[in-house]
Amino acid sequence: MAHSDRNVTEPSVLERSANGVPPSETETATFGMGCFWGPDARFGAMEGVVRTRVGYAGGTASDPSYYSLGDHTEVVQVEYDPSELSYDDLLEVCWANHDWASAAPKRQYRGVVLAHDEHQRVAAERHRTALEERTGRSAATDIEPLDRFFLAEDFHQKYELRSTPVVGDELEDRYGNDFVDSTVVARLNGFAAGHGEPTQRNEVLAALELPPMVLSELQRRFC
Ligand code: MHO
Repeated sequence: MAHSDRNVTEPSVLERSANGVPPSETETATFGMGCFWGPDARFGAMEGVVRTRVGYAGGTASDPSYYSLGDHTEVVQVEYDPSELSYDDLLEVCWANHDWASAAPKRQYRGVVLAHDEHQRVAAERHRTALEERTGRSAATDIEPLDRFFLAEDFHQKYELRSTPVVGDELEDRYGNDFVDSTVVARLNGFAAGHGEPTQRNEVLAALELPPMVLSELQRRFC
């Protein structure tokens, strides 16, 4: 490991986790589930999720940004370890946590599964059909192939954590450019939104050696 020269004040677990599972060993899923802050946190709290990021996709505009979205939709992209989680597991979370029954008033917030390949498309169709049969309602959520994904602005990434006083600043300082891609930051972002089990939270927090003030601010968000 290249960490032998690490100085003692560096957050070793944070570092290791930030690069824990290389992209070559992950699979990726992309979902539109309304405002992307929520699903970023929800998926980020799940064990087996390695990285999350939010962005814009599902449209044709060439250079979307938050204030100039064109025909794109807010989406979350979830990189996961397929030995711990399946695409089906993620689909369950997707369907259970967005309003699939009604068309969103704005395309920005539509429900959409953006399939990365044929296997994902077929699985998403299967879930949608099963849901419709089970509920007797028709789903407004679209299923389309993913074309391009455009990363959203920094201030939208790990929004729950960033908007937690003290905590966001501390973790941004520690991580710098790795903030968005860190697994631990994804977990903490989820915990800050109230996701995760107490044992899971305690395990992560115990390993981090966060300053007491950061820890207590974070814990105030657990509910
Ligand atoms: N209602 C939210 C939407 C933000 S989201 C990233 C707000 O503007 O505060 O679309």
